[in-house]
Amino acid sequence: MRACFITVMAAAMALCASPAVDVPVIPRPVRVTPAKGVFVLKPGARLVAAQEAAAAGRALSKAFALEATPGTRRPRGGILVTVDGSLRLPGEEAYRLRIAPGGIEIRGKTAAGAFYGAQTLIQLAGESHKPGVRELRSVLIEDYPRFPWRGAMLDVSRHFLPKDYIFKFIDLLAMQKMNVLHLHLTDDQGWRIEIQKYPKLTEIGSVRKETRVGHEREKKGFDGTPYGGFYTQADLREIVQYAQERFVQVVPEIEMPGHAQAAIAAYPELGNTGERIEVSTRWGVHKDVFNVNESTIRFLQDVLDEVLAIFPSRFIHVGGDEVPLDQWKASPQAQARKKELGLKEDVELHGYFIRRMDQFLRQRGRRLVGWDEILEGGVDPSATVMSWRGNKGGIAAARSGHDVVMAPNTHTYFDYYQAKGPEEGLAIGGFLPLEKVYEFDPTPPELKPEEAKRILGTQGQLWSEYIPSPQRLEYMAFPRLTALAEVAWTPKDRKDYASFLERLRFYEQRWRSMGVNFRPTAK
Ligand code: TNX
Repeated sequence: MRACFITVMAAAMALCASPAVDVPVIPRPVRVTPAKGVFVLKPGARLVAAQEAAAAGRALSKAFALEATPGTRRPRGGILVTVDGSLRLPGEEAYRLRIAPGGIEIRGKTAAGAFYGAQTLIQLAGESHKPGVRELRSVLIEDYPRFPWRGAMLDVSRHFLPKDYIFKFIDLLAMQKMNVLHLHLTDDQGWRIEIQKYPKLTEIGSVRKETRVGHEREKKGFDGTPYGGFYTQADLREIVQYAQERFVQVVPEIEMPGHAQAAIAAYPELGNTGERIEVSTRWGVHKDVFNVNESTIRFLQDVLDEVLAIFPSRFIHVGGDEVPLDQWKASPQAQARKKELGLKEDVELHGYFIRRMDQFLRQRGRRLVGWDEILEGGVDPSATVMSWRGNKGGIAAARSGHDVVMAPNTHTYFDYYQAKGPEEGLAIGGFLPLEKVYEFDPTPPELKPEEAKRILGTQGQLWSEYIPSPQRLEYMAFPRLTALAEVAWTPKDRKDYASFLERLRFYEQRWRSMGVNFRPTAK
């Protein structure tokens, strides 16, 4: 009797999970209700987009080679995309997509929702194999994200990425409904953003004289080739604009007070020793950090002023990670400053530094984000914490009232190896296979429901010490970032790894046509 019950249950579950009711969409939508019949999208079909849904209209127009006309009435045998703020689905990014034999309708709660509905439709059309004509199964999809922060971090300091490549990467984010591009613009090995008030930041700080070959422990020496690159402010404005049109928010990061060697190489007065140093040519944690003088804080606030004028993002990242205290300990000036501020521990100087930036950003209507070390020096709850050393920092931060982005190295560091074997090429180390990314839950189970509300979402990190080119970047990012997109969007109880792998086939086809060097996944 009991066995029979289990069998019936298993059969019912198998039916629910069967490919017949699964749709080839990543991230897997919240609710999929199949209906009778098919819709045939013929060449020359009409595509109508409301003014507020123009971005969705453009995406569909490009994908299906149809001309979008403005309007709000569904054309017979065609596609209509509109925005309807009264849509009864949670959040700002929700949409409803209905495919019926007579036509297709996408309704977004906002322009972003409409855009995501369009992305879903484009993926559904990938299932159709007949050339020229696309057959789409009738269905009703109601969908919205689990988290508002779904992103990727590009480290353009260790290795630079050309502007045109950033555009492609934004397309790749948007198609998987990701909405944050965190640009790590400065670090010890290169300053990559033009600052008009301080031109030496890029004149000197954007070029290192050479780069280490292989891992440090291999002792293969250096390549003897200068390496450089930076974005002009005009470049960055173009990137911001391109991202905005695809509902991706660009969050800039200016590292402080550590990971500052390139800036100190350009302006030695920002350092603690007065010595002339070079832009770094090796990886790891560096002892040269910004000093804590008022003039340096002001210098960096001037930098931030220019950053704010380029990036409309509410969130501005100031780094804060890996700050060795040695130079402050040894500096009479830093010690005098500590005394003057009434601080006891050297680490409180770190806290002071970050708090000054937090105040500065808040006065300008922005919000500071920092890596989890910012908790150690003491920072106001207004600061958002990016938890990278596992979940620990995120849990502590959420409990003390900070907003949190989960970026733990255990599950979101895509500079780690994804498989073992020589064909993987060189990576920083570690091991993070696809399935482990997929299993990640950005809400640590330790958190109470009230605390869990602080988790804004998650993002994948592409630290680039060992990622020298767009090709390698794509190999490391895809499909792991795609698994993370589903983690960030799809309700926990709708996640299913076997189904994900199945749906990945359609992504792979699309990546191939876009020239993406993804890592093929064996089934
Ligand atoms: C730690 S994560 C760093 C980066 C490195 C990365 C390599 C973090 C906030 N700091 O500077 O690139 O490890 O995995």
